[in-house]
Amino acid sequence: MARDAHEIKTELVAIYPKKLGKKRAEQIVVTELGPDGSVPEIKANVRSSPGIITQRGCAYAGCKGVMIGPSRDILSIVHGPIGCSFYAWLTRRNQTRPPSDSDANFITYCLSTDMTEQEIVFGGEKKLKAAIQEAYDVFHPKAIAVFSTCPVGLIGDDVHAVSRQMKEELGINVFAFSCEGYRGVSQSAGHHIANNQLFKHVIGLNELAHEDKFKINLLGEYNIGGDSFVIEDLFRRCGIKLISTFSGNSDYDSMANAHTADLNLVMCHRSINYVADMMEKKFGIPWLKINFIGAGATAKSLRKIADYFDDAELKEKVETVIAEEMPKVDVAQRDVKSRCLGKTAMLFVGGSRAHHYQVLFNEIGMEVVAAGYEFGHRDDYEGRKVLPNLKVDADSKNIEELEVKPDEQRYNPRLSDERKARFADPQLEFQDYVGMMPDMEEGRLVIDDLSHYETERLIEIYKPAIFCAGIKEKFTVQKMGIPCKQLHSYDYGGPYAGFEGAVNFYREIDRMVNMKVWSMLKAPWQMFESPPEPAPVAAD
Ligand code: CFM
Repeated sequence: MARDAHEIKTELVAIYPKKLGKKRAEQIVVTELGPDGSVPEIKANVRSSPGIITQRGCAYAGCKGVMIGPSRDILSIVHGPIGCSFYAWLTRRNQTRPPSDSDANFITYCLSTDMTEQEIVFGGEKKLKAAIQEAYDVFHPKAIAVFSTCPVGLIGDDVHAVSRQMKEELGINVFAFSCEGYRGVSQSAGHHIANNQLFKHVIGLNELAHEDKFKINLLGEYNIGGDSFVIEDLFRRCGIKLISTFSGNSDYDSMANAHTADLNLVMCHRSINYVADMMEKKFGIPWLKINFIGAGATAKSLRKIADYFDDAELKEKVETVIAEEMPKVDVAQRDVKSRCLGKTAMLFVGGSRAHHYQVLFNEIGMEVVAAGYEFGHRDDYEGRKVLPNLKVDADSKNIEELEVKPDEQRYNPRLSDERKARFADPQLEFQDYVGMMPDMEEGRLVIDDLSHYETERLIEIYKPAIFCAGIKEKFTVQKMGIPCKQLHSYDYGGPYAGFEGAVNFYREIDRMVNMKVWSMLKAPWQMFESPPEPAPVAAD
């Protein structure tokens, strides 16, 4: 590796004005494991500094686009100016597969109240009401979700009152989200707002009972590039009943039925840990952190589920599936590793993938030299053990913390004390997430809310074989001669989850890091010894 990470950190922050440099120094840390297993503290989930060019999104993006958007039959109406809808329309590759052609699928639609100056001055509630009525008349959905954009909060439209009224009038579920873009420091605020409303207005409304023995929910998996399809297939082959997914390839009825499951699996901790905790408190459903990104991680996660249910038949089925899948994975891994071993990668994504995807790189012998989240919290970096010490700042105070009590009729602790004791196995890690840093090698850079300047300097210093980020960074990085893999949308690829997805990912990374085209790239000014004469400009 090029240089000592501490030295690089010093260089990165030196260019900033003093106050900003001090702040960035707390948001950039070098990984090291203390004798007690502790990792360094990082500053996270704080406001981005003006001018650094953050890659973050807004609360509305996190609520509407991330959490509710992938659910195919909740009809989403955006209350706001048309741009908020248009620029959030089909920008995330969450796929869905309705059971038949006659089942509802609203994902491709873009519904907005098209707020204009008229509503900003005189209020938009009437227009919202009319929009809900019109949408109902056209689509007859089971549920309508209303999303607030920034001006709604500023002018004070009561989206919740309008939704309550329309719920009564139409006789379907109508609920709203106060997810104005400015509600928090990033899209993470929108996740929390969406979690709260799903918990209040959806979960627990469908009492359909299932006879199946192993009933689970998959929380925090959004079916980007078809990931959920792969995971669903694994569950089916293992005989595990998936009640609902929040929210990849999901529908309203299954989400309303989620409280009938016996275990919650948490894939993306950042976006959905709130629902997991609240369901445990209200219904007694324990949650386990799992990860289906990476073949090793997938096998481990399936075994965790089998351990939880502690059933010989399930354990056998899980082992059969792993044994069927691993030979193909091993062949691909060996082949790709022979060309990728020792190459380096950098991962700067969202609030969970910068951790999960490290597994895939390690499986083909690549080293992650720097990683970070755009909007992760300290627990996503350092583990949930830091939660009791986190101070709630003014920005987070904005978001309601629901007070949740056990449901009088439906609380059913799935684990007896005797069974709990048997789960002393730390591998099961109930209600826990260890975070990104303990899984990284020492001396690596971990950077929260990476700035544009830092992106360019890191590439110049490390010259990684690949940089993983999103569309906002992609072409800047590639113009520097480094391939950029989008880990939000997967570019046009995927699925990358499960065993099948791992093989797809190995092959994709092999293709990208070993493609000769990158070494042939030159900027226009590098192609000539002296720049060519500018073409004469024709006179009018
Ligand atoms: Fe969770 Fe996500 Fe992510 Fe996320 Fe996202 Fe995403 Fe992401 Mo883009 S829910 S935190 S808000 S895993 S859209 S599917 S890829 S930033 S790392």
